[in-house]
Amino acid sequence: MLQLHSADGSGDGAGPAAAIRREDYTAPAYWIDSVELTFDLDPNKTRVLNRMTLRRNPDVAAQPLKLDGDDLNLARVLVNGQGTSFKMEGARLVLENLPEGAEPFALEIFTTCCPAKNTQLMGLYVSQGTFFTQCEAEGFRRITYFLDRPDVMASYTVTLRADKAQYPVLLSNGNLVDSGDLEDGRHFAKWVDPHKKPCYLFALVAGKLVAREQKIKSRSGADHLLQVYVRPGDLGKTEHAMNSLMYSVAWDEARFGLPLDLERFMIVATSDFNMGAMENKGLNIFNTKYVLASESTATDTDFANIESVVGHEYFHNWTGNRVTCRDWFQLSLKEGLTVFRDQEFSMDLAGSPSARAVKRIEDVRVLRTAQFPEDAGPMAHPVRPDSYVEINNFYTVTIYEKGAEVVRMQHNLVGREGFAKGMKLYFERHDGQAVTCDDFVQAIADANPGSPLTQHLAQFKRWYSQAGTPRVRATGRYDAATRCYALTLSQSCAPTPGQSEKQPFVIPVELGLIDATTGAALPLHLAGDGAAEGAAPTTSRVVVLTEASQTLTFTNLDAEPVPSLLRGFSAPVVLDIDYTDAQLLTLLAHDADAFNRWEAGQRLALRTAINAIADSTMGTSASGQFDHQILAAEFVDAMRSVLRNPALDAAFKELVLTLPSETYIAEQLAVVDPQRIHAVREAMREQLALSLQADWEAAWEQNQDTGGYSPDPVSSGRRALSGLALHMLCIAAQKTGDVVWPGKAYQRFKVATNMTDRFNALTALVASGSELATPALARFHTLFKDEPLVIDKWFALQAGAPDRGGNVLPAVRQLMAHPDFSLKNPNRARSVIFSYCSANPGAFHRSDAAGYVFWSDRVIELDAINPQVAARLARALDRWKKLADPWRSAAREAIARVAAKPDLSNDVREVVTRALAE
Ligand code: B3K
Ligand code: ZN
Repeated sequence: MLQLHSADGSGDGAGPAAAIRREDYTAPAYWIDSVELTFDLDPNKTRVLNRMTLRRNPDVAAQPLKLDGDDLNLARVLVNGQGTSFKMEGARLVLENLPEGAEPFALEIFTTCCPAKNTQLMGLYVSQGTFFTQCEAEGFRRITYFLDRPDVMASYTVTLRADKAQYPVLLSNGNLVDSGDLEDGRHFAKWVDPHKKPCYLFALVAGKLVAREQKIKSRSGADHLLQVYVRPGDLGKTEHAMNSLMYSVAWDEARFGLPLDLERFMIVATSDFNMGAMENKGLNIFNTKYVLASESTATDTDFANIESVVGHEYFHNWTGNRVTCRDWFQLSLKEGLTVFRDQEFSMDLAGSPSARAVKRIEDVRVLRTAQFPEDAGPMAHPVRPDSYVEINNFYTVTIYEKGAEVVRMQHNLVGREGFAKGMKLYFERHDGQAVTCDDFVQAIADANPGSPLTQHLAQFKRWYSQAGTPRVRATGRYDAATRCYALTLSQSCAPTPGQSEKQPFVIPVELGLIDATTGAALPLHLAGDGAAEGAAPTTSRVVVLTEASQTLTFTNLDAEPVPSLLRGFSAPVVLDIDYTDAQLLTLLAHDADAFNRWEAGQRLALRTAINAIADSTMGTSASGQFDHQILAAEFVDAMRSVLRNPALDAAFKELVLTLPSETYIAEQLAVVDPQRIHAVREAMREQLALSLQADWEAAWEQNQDTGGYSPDPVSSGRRALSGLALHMLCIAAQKTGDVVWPGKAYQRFKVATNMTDRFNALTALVASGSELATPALARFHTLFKDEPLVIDKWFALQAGAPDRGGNVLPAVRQLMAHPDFSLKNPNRARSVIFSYCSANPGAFHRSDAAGYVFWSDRVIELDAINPQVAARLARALDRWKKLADPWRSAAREAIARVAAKPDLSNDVREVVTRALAE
């Protein structure tokens, strides 16, 4: 075979790639109507025959056809069966002499590639002897030359040929229409996808796999086959994923009227995967982490994550696949919407209002600890970005989680029914199309004339175009003479890279007023609110903030109320309000809104932490410990009341009793001393552990499992609270010299019948610094040495352990030398390196800079293997500018060290360049 071109994957290889800009979008010059792919699968040399039917796009001026390619060996190009001239422009294949006119023509391209050497895990690769693909965003070009952009949608017919003994299962999108044996022990399978799709949704899988199967009937009576494929031996861990899939199918049909549009829907699990999962049409490919679960190997959190990721990928079948993105700047069109849908799915399944609130709090915690920092850092970008160098860097918490919040605000502005109507209109208008974020909001607004969304549509869309987290400042003034309470809400948004001026957003603020003495919910009489006149006053309502500053006047109030603002976290903003401690204690004890009840506790803890961090009279000991009692008695009492309150669910108590994270505390400060934050938070935890000992013991005793394991919200909430209690009791024991509780934890670790209890006990031992941690870790490894996902936990726990005199970094180096460690497996790399660099600030931010040097070495090392994973790791120092010295200058030096590498991927280069930009 003639090798004409072998692209190196870095564009045209002429220096750093240029930014791609949203405003430069043009429609494709050609359409690809159909694709017939034939694969001869071989790990070292896979042959790909690609027969396409194309036609010129009559709306675009005549121009050469430029097909994307990456790391392909090109052997043959035929146009209408004839050889043709072509040239390469960088990695692109350019055809200039194509038939004139509007008639379709046939293009045949024959290439080879080497899946065994594909460590990037983009395109076609091999994992444990099985072939997998990952095409989103731009991996299809690593399989064949193509117009690799989401607005080119084609019909696919795929024939897979491979050795039958090694690759007995051959899967692709759609329906299996033919299969059989070939010569030399080979066999084939032919798949036809009944739906047109963009190439990022293409998938194939070939290997030794087994499937759990389930037949279901949709509401219309149609039969469907659901399959979950895993490696032999893992079948026993697929029940939860299958149940989650069945619930997902039923939920989308019930809540949005969206049925399964395929005869067969497949999920396949692989242990080598860059992210969580991928929504390929009818053939979802998943990280094993989000499929495999048994009570003895997976925690409650794993069970919940599987439910939500299975739901997420399934919901993409409509939001993403039936209606897709015009270009990658519109990524949040499918991701923000689908995250919103998976959040709603989990909440609907959770059932009780309390369980819904718990899910909401968990989602907001992610937003605040990951997205808010992103929005304030060098990688800040709007939900619909204006430019990118490497699109893989924009699969971010802003696109996903903030995008979901933007959809949630639309949902709340038009109401649940109104939103369902909007979704219906969206599909009526755009089914089968590749569209924009504007098209989505327009459909929701058009279906709800007169709604606040429709009234303020143009302004609302600023959520898509302006980056940064808005701040809302609230000030209240009570006037006893008029019995009025005036609440002024003012909004602002700090500049972000490339956006110095921000216009006001549309901010829905759900609020209520509470009696400061009794805690009772007060009726809301809003002056000048014609709409509410005559109607019985409510105790909670949404006001829509559209101006830079607005004042609301509430009447008929006998005393100054306590405002409860932004209930349910009704908008993704920071709320600045000067509550007194007494007001926060009232909210914590009485607010009817569970989210704000939790929030009040967090505010109290945050305030205590920030004051202690700033108090220069409080020093740390030589070993870096902060030996001061800083929690006020009222706070401890309030926490005790929560723990003892029989009306509250265990899951909610666990959230209230968990202090704000170090990352979240750091975000509130202008200058960050990570060691001091760590020391102060640890001291607060110790104080909480010691002063509530009796209550922790009661919480432990009262929340033991009875009966069989179930990951439902009530049972998992009880396990979460008893796990926290055990952790606190071990922390207290470490202080008092008590050996009983570490002993109990070790006993629990040994006899636990589920992974949640077992891992909570192990965590309590490791995190409290008990001597029993070492034998427990050894025992855990022996027990689970053949369970890769459990061994990931074993690695992550040690890399994420609290630092004691700088012992974590050497431990991390040792873990990397462990025979079970592999840098090539993303899950394993994440479990050690990310757990240390991104999730263990106290251990990572060393004053000797060794953590940062370690980080830069790993970014460079990983970049040569897998740029996507490396670029994620590169983000660990995003917020370096906030650090105090010596960390700040050491961090800059480490980033500069990475940036100085001449042969970086575009992925890592974009991240470090932005980090260093002024
Ligand atoms: N759409 C995929 C993510 C693809 C990431 C490519 N770098 C999974 C998801 O969001 O459902
Ligand atoms: Zn998604």
